[in-house]
Amino acid sequence: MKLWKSFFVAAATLLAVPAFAHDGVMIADPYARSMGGVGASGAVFFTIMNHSAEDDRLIDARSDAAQKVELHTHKDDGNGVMQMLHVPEGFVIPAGGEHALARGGDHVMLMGLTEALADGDMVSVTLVFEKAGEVVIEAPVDNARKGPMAMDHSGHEMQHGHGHGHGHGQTDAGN
Ligand SMILES: [Cu+2]
Repeated sequence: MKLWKSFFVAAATLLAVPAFAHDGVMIADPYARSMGGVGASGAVFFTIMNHSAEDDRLIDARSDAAQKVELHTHKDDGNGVMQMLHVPEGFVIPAGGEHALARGGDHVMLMGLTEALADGDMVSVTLVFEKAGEVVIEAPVDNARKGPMAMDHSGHEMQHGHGHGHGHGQTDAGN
């Protein structure tokens, strides 16, 4: 299985295949947003499809792009204010179903960016599943992308990091 995983990662990286798969779990349409430069926050979104016959669970995420990476969700505090919460137990992906991480909902939170992220930069994230194991994804930064809902994202401090370099960032340059 190790070989297969390496193959998928290598193929996905070299050919820019937009989906990442491993042991029945498939990740589609990944993208990232950055709320500023070095030390600021970012978030990564994607849809997880579970093609296996068993429920699975996303339990952790790791990335060299930030000092701390957590699984987060947004929750209405009862007064119409959206708050971000750490979800240590992770997100269930039902057997044969899917689970979307999207703006205003569940997301992978990048805390303390190790480098500024500009549109087009790739963020490498390792997703850890309870059953499927680890899946490495490459999420392009797309700050212009609209969320599924028209909301002002009051839980996040939105800042636009203009002028933070051009061209391709090295997602492994922050070691
Ligand atoms: Cu968050």
